[in-house]
Amino acid sequence: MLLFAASQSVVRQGKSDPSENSRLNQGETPVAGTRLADNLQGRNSMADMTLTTIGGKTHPFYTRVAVAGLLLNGLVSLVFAVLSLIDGEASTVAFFIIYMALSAISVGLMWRFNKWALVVGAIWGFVNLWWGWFLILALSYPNSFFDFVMPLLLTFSALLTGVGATVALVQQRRGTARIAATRTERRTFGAIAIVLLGIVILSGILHIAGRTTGSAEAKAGATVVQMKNSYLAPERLELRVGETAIILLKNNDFFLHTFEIDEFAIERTVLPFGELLIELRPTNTGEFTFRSKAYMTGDMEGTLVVTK
Ligand SMILES: [Cu+2]
Repeated sequence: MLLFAASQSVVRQGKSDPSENSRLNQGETPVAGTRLADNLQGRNSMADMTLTTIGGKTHPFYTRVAVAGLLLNGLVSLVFAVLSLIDGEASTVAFFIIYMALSAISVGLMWRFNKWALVVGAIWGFVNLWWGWFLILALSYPNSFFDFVMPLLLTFSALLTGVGATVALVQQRRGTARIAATRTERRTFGAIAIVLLGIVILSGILHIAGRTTGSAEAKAGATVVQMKNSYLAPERLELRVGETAIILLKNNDFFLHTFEIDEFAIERTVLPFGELLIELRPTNTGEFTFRSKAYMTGDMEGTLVVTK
Protein backbone atom coordinates (compact mmCIF):
# COMPACT_ATOMS: atom_id res chain seq x y z
CA MET A 1 0.00 0.00 0.00
CA LEU A 2 2.93 2.27 0.70
CA LEU A 3 4.02 1.72 -2.87
CA PHE A 4 0.71 2.96 -4.19
CA ALA A 5 0.86 6.16 -2.19
CA ALA A 6 4.40 6.96 -3.16
CA SER A 7 4.11 6.12 -6.81
CA GLN A 8 2.29 9.05 -8.35
CA SER A 9 4.94 11.71 -7.88
CA VAL A 10 7.64 9.40 -9.14
CA VAL A 11 5.67 8.74 -12.33
CA ARG A 12 5.54 12.47 -12.99
CA GLN A 13 9.25 12.84 -12.41
CA GLY A 14 9.88 9.86 -14.62
CA LYS A 15 8.12 11.35 -17.60
CA SER A 16 10.47 14.27 -17.86
CA ASP A 17 13.53 12.27 -16.96
CA PRO A 18 15.95 12.63 -19.88
CA SER A 19 18.30 10.02 -18.51
CA GLU A 20 15.79 7.30 -19.30
CA ASN A 21 16.70 6.86 -22.93
CA SER A 22 20.41 7.27 -22.41
CA ARG A 23 20.31 4.54 -19.82
CA LEU A 24 18.57 2.30 -22.30
CA ASN A 25 21.16 3.16 -24.92
CA GLN A 26 23.95 2.13 -22.59
CA GLY A 27 22.44 -1.30 -22.82
CA GLU A 28 21.78 -1.79 -19.13
CA THR A 29 18.51 -3.46 -20.01
CA PRO A 30 18.06 -4.16 -23.67
CA VAL A 31 14.35 -4.13 -24.42
CA ALA A 32 13.09 -5.26 -27.77
CA GLY A 33 10.07 -3.57 -29.27
CA THR A 34 10.07 -0.54 -26.97
CA ARG A 35 7.46 1.93 -28.07
CA LEU A 36 7.89 5.41 -26.72
CA ALA A 37 4.31 6.29 -27.55
CA ASP A 38 3.22 3.59 -25.08
CA ASN A 39 5.37 5.09 -22.38
CA LEU A 40 3.98 8.55 -22.78
CA GLN A 41 0.31 7.65 -22.78
CA GLY A 42 -1.80 8.61 -19.80
CA ARG A 43 -1.74 6.37 -16.77
CA ASN A 44 -4.62 6.10 -14.41
CA SER A 45 -4.66 2.75 -12.68
CA MET A 46 -3.09 2.15 -9.28
CA ALA A 47 -1.38 -1.04 -10.38
CA ASP A 48 0.21 0.60 -13.37
CA MET A 49 1.44 3.55 -11.35
CA THR A 50 2.98 1.12 -8.88
CA LEU A 51 4.50 -1.08 -11.52
CA THR A 52 5.72 1.96 -13.44
CA THR A 53 7.53 3.24 -10.40
CA ILE A 54 9.21 -0.10 -9.89
CA GLY A 55 12.00 -0.15 -12.40
CA GLY A 56 11.79 3.52 -13.21
CA LYS A 57 10.41 2.60 -16.63
CA THR A 58 13.74 1.18 -17.73
CA HIS A 59 12.76 -2.42 -17.13
CA PRO A 60 10.20 -4.48 -19.06
CA PHE A 61 6.69 -4.53 -17.57
CA TYR A 62 6.78 -8.19 -16.47
CA THR A 63 10.20 -7.79 -14.87
CA ARG A 64 8.61 -5.01 -12.81
CA VAL A 65 5.69 -7.32 -11.99
CA ALA A 66 8.16 -9.91 -10.67
CA VAL A 67 10.01 -7.25 -8.68
CA ALA A 68 6.70 -5.96 -7.24
CA GLY A 69 6.03 -9.51 -6.03
CA LEU A 70 9.42 -9.68 -4.33
CA LEU A 71 8.97 -6.29 -2.68
CA LEU A 72 5.57 -7.38 -1.34
CA ASN A 73 7.20 -10.56 -0.08
CA GLY A 74 9.91 -8.50 1.64
CA LEU A 75 7.36 -6.18 3.23
CA VAL A 76 5.22 -9.01 4.62
CA SER A 77 8.35 -10.83 5.84
CA LEU A 78 9.39 -7.64 7.63
CA VAL A 79 6.00 -7.46 9.40
CA PHE A 80 6.38 -11.13 10.36
CA ALA A 81 9.88 -10.46 11.71
CA VAL A 82 8.64 -7.51 13.78
CA LEU A 83 5.70 -9.51 15.22
CA SER A 84 8.04 -12.37 16.08
CA LEU A 85 10.43 -9.92 17.73
CA ILE A 86 7.59 -8.58 19.91
CA ASP A 87 6.65 -12.20 20.64
CA GLY A 88 10.23 -12.96 21.60
CA GLU A 89 10.59 -15.78 19.08
CA ALA A 90 14.22 -15.42 18.00
CA SER A 91 14.21 -18.34 15.55
CA THR A 92 11.18 -16.95 13.70
CA VAL A 93 12.82 -13.50 13.53
CA ALA A 94 15.92 -15.07 11.99
CA PHE A 95 13.84 -17.08 9.51
CA PHE A 96 12.02 -14.04 8.16
CA ILE A 97 15.15 -11.90 8.02
CA ILE A 98 16.81 -14.58 5.87
CA TYR A 99 13.61 -14.68 3.81
CA MET A 100 13.73 -10.91 3.30
CA ALA A 101 17.40 -11.07 2.37
CA LEU A 102 16.76 -13.73 -0.29
CA SER A 103 14.00 -11.62 -1.83
CA ALA A 104 16.20 -8.52 -1.75
CA ILE A 105 19.02 -10.41 -3.46
CA SER A 106 16.59 -11.60 -6.15
CA VAL A 107 15.44 -8.02 -6.74
CA GLY A 108 19.06 -6.89 -7.08
CA LEU A 109 19.86 -9.65 -9.55
CA MET A 110 16.81 -8.98 -11.71
CA TRP A 111 17.65 -5.30 -11.66
CA ARG A 112 21.19 -5.69 -12.77
CA PHE A 113 21.15 -8.76 -14.99
CA ASN A 114 18.76 -10.17 -17.48
CA LYS A 115 18.01 -13.73 -18.47
CA TRP A 116 19.53 -15.92 -15.81
CA ALA A 117 18.39 -13.53 -13.08
CA LEU A 118 14.83 -13.90 -14.36
CA VAL A 119 15.25 -17.68 -14.10
CA VAL A 120 16.40 -17.27 -10.48
CA GLY A 121 13.43 -14.95 -9.83
CA ALA A 122 10.96 -17.38 -11.41
CA ILE A 123 12.28 -20.29 -9.32
CA TRP A 124 12.24 -18.27 -6.07
CA GLY A 125 8.71 -17.13 -6.88
CA PHE A 126 7.39 -20.63 -7.51
CA VAL A 127 9.20 -22.02 -4.45
CA ASN A 128 7.34 -19.44 -2.37
CA LEU A 129 4.04 -20.88 -3.55
CA TRP A 130 4.33 -23.23 -0.54
CA TRP A 131 2.58 -20.42 1.34
CA GLY A 132 -0.48 -21.50 -0.64
CA TRP A 133 -0.81 -24.44 1.75
CA PHE A 134 -1.12 -22.04 4.71
CA LEU A 135 -3.60 -20.00 2.70
CA ILE A 136 -5.78 -23.09 2.17
CA LEU A 137 -5.71 -23.71 5.95
CA ALA A 138 -6.38 -20.02 6.61
CA LEU A 139 -9.57 -20.07 4.54
CA SER A 140 -11.35 -21.53 7.57
CA TYR A 141 -10.34 -18.62 9.85
CA PRO A 142 -10.45 -15.37 7.84
CA ASN A 143 -11.33 -13.66 11.13
CA SER A 144 -7.78 -14.07 12.44
CA PHE A 145 -6.11 -11.18 10.64
CA PHE A 146 -2.42 -12.15 10.68
CA ASP A 147 -3.08 -15.87 10.22
CA PHE A 148 -5.12 -15.08 7.12
CA VAL A 149 -3.55 -12.00 5.56
CA MET A 150 0.09 -13.12 5.85
CA PRO A 151 -0.29 -16.32 3.78
CA LEU A 152 -2.71 -14.54 1.42
CA LEU A 153 -0.19 -11.81 0.58
CA LEU A 154 2.79 -14.18 0.53
CA THR A 155 1.01 -16.55 -1.87
CA PHE A 156 -0.03 -13.64 -4.05
CA SER A 157 3.51 -12.20 -4.05
CA ALA A 158 4.86 -15.63 -5.01
CA LEU A 159 2.47 -15.75 -7.96
CA LEU A 160 3.44 -12.24 -9.08
CA THR A 161 7.13 -13.14 -8.93
CA GLY A 162 6.89 -16.58 -10.51
CA VAL A 163 4.48 -15.64 -13.30
CA GLY A 164 6.03 -12.19 -13.85
CA ALA A 165 9.56 -13.53 -14.22
CA THR A 166 8.40 -16.38 -16.48
CA VAL A 167 6.45 -14.08 -18.80
CA ALA A 168 9.36 -11.60 -18.85
CA LEU A 169 11.70 -14.41 -19.86
CA VAL A 170 9.39 -15.71 -22.60
CA GLN A 171 8.79 -12.21 -23.98
CA GLN A 172 12.50 -11.53 -24.02
CA ARG A 173 13.20 -14.70 -25.98
CA ARG A 174 10.51 -13.84 -28.47
CA GLY A 175 11.65 -10.23 -28.67
CA THR A 176 8.26 -8.94 -27.54
CA ALA A 177 9.33 -7.44 -24.20
CA ARG A 178 7.93 -3.96 -23.67
CA ILE A 179 8.17 -1.33 -21.02
CA ALA A 180 4.56 -0.16 -20.95
CA ALA A 181 1.60 -2.22 -19.78
CA THR A 182 -1.33 -2.75 -22.13
CA ARG A 183 -4.75 -1.42 -21.22
CA THR A 184 -5.93 -4.92 -20.31
CA GLU A 185 -2.89 -5.51 -18.12
CA ARG A 186 -3.41 -2.22 -16.31
CA ARG A 187 -7.06 -3.07 -15.64
CA THR A 188 -6.34 -6.63 -14.60
CA PHE A 189 -3.60 -5.72 -12.12
CA GLY A 190 -5.65 -2.79 -10.83
CA ALA A 191 -8.67 -5.03 -10.25
CA ILE A 192 -6.56 -7.66 -8.47
CA ALA A 193 -5.05 -4.99 -6.21
CA ILE A 194 -8.50 -3.66 -5.29
CA VAL A 195 -9.91 -7.15 -4.58
CA LEU A 196 -6.91 -8.02 -2.39
CA LEU A 197 -7.18 -4.76 -0.47
CA GLY A 198 -10.90 -5.44 0.05
CA ILE A 199 -10.20 -8.93 1.42
CA VAL A 200 -7.49 -7.58 3.76
CA ILE A 201 -9.85 -4.90 5.13
CA LEU A 202 -12.69 -7.43 5.53
CA SER A 203 -10.40 -9.77 7.45
CA GLY A 204 -9.43 -6.88 9.74
CA ILE A 205 -13.08 -6.05 10.41
CA LEU A 206 -13.98 -9.70 11.12
CA HIS A 207 -10.97 -9.95 13.42
CA ILE A 208 -11.92 -6.94 15.52
CA ALA A 209 -15.62 -7.84 15.57
CA GLY A 210 -15.03 -11.48 16.51
CA ARG A 211 -12.77 -11.02 19.51
CA THR A 212 -14.21 -12.32 22.75
CA THR A 213 -13.52 -11.48 26.34
CA GLY A 214 -15.10 -13.10 29.38
CA SER A 215 -17.12 -10.98 31.81
CA ALA A 216 -15.30 -9.88 34.98
CA GLU A 217 -17.53 -11.88 37.33
CA ALA A 218 -17.25 -15.04 35.28
CA LYS A 219 -13.50 -14.63 35.18
CA ALA A 220 -13.19 -14.26 38.95
CA GLY A 221 -11.84 -17.46 40.41
CA ALA A 222 -11.16 -19.02 37.04
CA THR A 223 -7.92 -20.85 36.40
CA VAL A 224 -6.01 -18.95 33.75
CA VAL A 225 -4.26 -20.75 30.91
CA GLN A 226 -2.20 -18.42 28.76
CA MET A 227 -1.20 -19.13 25.20
CA LYS A 228 1.87 -17.08 24.68
CA ASN A 229 4.25 -17.34 21.74
CA SER A 230 4.88 -21.04 21.41
CA TYR A 231 4.28 -22.11 25.00
CA LEU A 232 1.40 -22.61 27.39
CA ALA A 233 1.41 -21.20 30.90
CA PRO A 234 0.93 -23.20 33.01
CA GLU A 235 1.92 -26.41 31.30
CA ARG A 236 0.44 -28.45 34.12
CA LEU A 237 -3.15 -28.17 35.34
CA GLU A 238 -4.45 -29.92 38.44
CA LEU A 239 -8.19 -30.57 38.89
CA ARG A 240 -10.34 -32.52 41.32
CA VAL A 241 -12.56 -35.31 40.07
CA GLY A 242 -16.26 -34.47 40.20
CA GLU A 243 -15.65 -30.75 40.71
CA THR A 244 -16.44 -28.16 38.09
CA ALA A 245 -13.45 -26.04 37.15
CA ILE A 246 -13.71 -22.81 35.20
CA ILE A 247 -10.78 -22.20 32.92
CA LEU A 248 -10.02 -18.87 31.30
CA LEU A 249 -8.14 -19.35 28.05
CA LYS A 250 -6.10 -16.27 27.17
CA ASN A 251 -4.44 -15.94 23.82
CA ASN A 252 -1.57 -13.46 24.16
CA ASP A 253 -0.29 -13.98 20.65
CA PHE A 254 -0.78 -12.35 17.24
CA PHE A 255 -1.89 -15.70 15.91
CA LEU A 256 -4.80 -17.98 16.55
CA HIS A 257 -4.47 -20.85 19.04
CA THR A 258 -6.77 -23.75 19.74
CA PHE A 259 -7.36 -25.52 23.05
CA GLU A 260 -8.03 -29.24 22.83
CA ILE A 261 -8.46 -32.15 25.21
CA ASP A 262 -9.38 -35.34 23.37
CA GLU A 263 -10.77 -37.21 26.42
CA PHE A 264 -13.10 -34.30 27.27
CA ALA A 265 -14.16 -33.78 23.64
CA ILE A 266 -13.01 -30.17 23.88
CA GLU A 267 -11.84 -28.34 20.79
CA ARG A 268 -12.06 -24.56 20.98
CA THR A 269 -10.44 -21.72 19.10
CA VAL A 270 -9.17 -18.53 20.74
CA LEU A 271 -8.54 -15.52 18.52
CA PRO A 272 -5.38 -13.39 18.94
CA PHE A 273 -5.50 -11.40 22.19
CA GLY A 274 -8.92 -12.89 22.85
CA GLU A 275 -10.27 -14.79 25.86
CA LEU A 276 -12.55 -17.75 26.23
CA LEU A 277 -14.12 -19.30 29.33
CA ILE A 278 -14.65 -23.05 29.43
CA GLU A 279 -15.96 -25.41 32.08
CA LEU A 280 -14.36 -28.73 32.89
CA ARG A 281 -15.90 -31.40 35.10
CA PRO A 282 -13.62 -34.42 35.17
CA THR A 283 -15.31 -37.73 35.92
CA ASN A 284 -12.19 -39.86 36.00
CA THR A 285 -8.83 -39.50 37.66
CA GLY A 286 -5.67 -39.71 35.61
CA GLU A 287 -3.30 -37.75 33.42
CA PHE A 288 -4.48 -36.19 30.19
CA THR A 289 -2.79 -34.15 27.50
CA PHE A 290 -4.12 -30.74 26.58
CA ARG A 291 -3.02 -29.34 23.30
CA SER A 292 -2.92 -25.91 21.73
CA LYS A 293 -2.47 -25.82 18.00
CA ALA A 294 -1.28 -22.75 16.16
CA TYR A 295 -0.94 -22.87 12.40
CA MET A 296 1.67 -20.14 12.13
CA THR A 297 3.68 -20.59 15.31
CA GLY A 298 3.53 -24.33 15.97
CA ASP A 299 1.72 -26.59 18.39
CA MET A 300 2.11 -26.76 22.15
CA GLU A 301 1.17 -29.27 24.84
CA GLY A 302 0.47 -29.47 28.55
CA THR A 303 -0.60 -32.05 31.11
CA LEU A 304 -3.91 -32.12 32.94
CA VAL A 305 -3.81 -34.09 36.19
CA VAL A 306 -7.11 -35.13 37.77
CA THR A 307 -6.90 -36.26 41.40
CA LYS A 308 -9.43 -37.46 43.96
CU1 LIG B 1 -0.88 -22.74 20.74
